[in-house]
Amino acid sequence: MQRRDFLKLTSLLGIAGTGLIPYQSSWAAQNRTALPIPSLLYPDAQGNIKLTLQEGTTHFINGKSTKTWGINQAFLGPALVLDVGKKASIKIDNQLPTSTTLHWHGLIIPGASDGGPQDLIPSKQSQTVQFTLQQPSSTCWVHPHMHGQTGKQVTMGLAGLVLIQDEQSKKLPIPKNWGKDDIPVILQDRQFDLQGQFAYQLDVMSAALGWFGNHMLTNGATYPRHISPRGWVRLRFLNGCNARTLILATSDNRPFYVITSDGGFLQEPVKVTELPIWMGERFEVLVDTSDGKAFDIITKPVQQMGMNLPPFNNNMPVLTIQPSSERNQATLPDHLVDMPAIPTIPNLYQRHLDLTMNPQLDKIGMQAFQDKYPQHSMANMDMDDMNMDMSHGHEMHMDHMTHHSEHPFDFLNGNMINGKAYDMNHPLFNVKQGKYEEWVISGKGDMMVHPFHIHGTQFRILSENGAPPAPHRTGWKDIVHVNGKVSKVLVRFDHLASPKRAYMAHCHLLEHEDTGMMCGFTVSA
Ligand SMILES: [Cu+2]
Repeated sequence: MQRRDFLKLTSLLGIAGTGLIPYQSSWAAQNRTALPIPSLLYPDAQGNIKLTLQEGTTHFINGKSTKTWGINQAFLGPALVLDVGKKASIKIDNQLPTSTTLHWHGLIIPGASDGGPQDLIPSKQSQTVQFTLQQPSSTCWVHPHMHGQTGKQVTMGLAGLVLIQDEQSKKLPIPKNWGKDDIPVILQDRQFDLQGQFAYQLDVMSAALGWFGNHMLTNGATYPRHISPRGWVRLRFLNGCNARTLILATSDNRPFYVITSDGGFLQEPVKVTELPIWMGERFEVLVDTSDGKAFDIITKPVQQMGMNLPPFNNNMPVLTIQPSSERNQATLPDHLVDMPAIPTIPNLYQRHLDLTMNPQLDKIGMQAFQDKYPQHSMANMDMDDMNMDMSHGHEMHMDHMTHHSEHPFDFLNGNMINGKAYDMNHPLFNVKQGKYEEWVISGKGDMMVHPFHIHGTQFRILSENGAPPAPHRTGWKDIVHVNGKVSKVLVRFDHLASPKRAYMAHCHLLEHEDTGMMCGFTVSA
């Protein structure tokens, strides 16, 4: 069948009533709530912090009460403030009805404290992790990492910021008044069922494309507003979406000055008018509000399958910044920190990681997408993109696709690294502690976006998806993205990780991760 006919046919097969609440722009207009600011949580004098993972309810949609999970609260969590060089002892009390783990994303800590999939905390039990950080000041985060459940558990609300601070960062003259001119911006898309509950599904469609929503939450609120002082304002962005790439910008095109990447400050600010941010990534930016004019932070349409459905087919406002008359004294320095040059290592070991998707999953997942969104699925996609994104060169056959219910396809192991879906009992390789390696991460197996995250390190990007990294992506990073091409990073691991508490390397599109695009690896002395 020709692709064009296939598209015509699938649009005739349109399914009425998806059981989901459609997006209504009126929500945004009615609910100009203040941006919720996560409270700061400091360790006590002995370095102790207690985190309780708990159930709750949250009102996201008028008249609806959504069951949510959170850390010390109903949805999301506080921002933990951790000082470099001081021992932290964190007690995690799991009051959820299910097991979970809590992974310290971006923290350079031993495998034993990393909170990977092997480190389950059963329901109604607690666990204490201890570590002392030796890494630059940065905005990191904490989220569950239970294999097969990560997407669902993050969707329910388990995510919180971790603010690592050192003496150098305290001295910088940048905005530092938390919740005033230093503003956390956690961005997450969600889909609700007719009862107002998160309509999360790990199925063949989300295993292929990722789970996405038609509603944007900013720190858990819909299109909120923040009153800032006039002058320089600092925004700490986290793409907390399961699967959605964001392209952040301002509604009036005023620039962002990027001051950090995932793992620390850049050497100097980088001016951008568009900031692509992949799942799990963090960037801190400064923006100039001295003209006193209100503007929106927006996310622009992206070329990613499934992610251009309304309302994301247009610029989507996620936060209004309204400057007050109060003047801010904070400044944007020309120089932030001294970044070490990327070292030249003789006989550098190259390790290859090939990210692949079972072609069956690709086809069946795409068919499920077509069935669910017949009228929209191809909007904004030109034929060239479709040729690449849909079929990767092979023909699509209806008969092949309609038979999948008779031959259940194991989509839970449909995504792979080096030909293997994640296996908790078999780490894929071992790395020597303290030794540099070049990791060559290939996304040539498909045309999906894969933000690749490596535990236990902050690395430097040598090349990203076949090109030199953008200037604001040359600092410390724990995620590099591939999209049909190859990325190279220079990594080193300073701590140990045993087979029982291995580090993970995985795609941070959470449904790819949950369906196998992850490997464990060990670090030995
Ligand atoms: Cu992926």
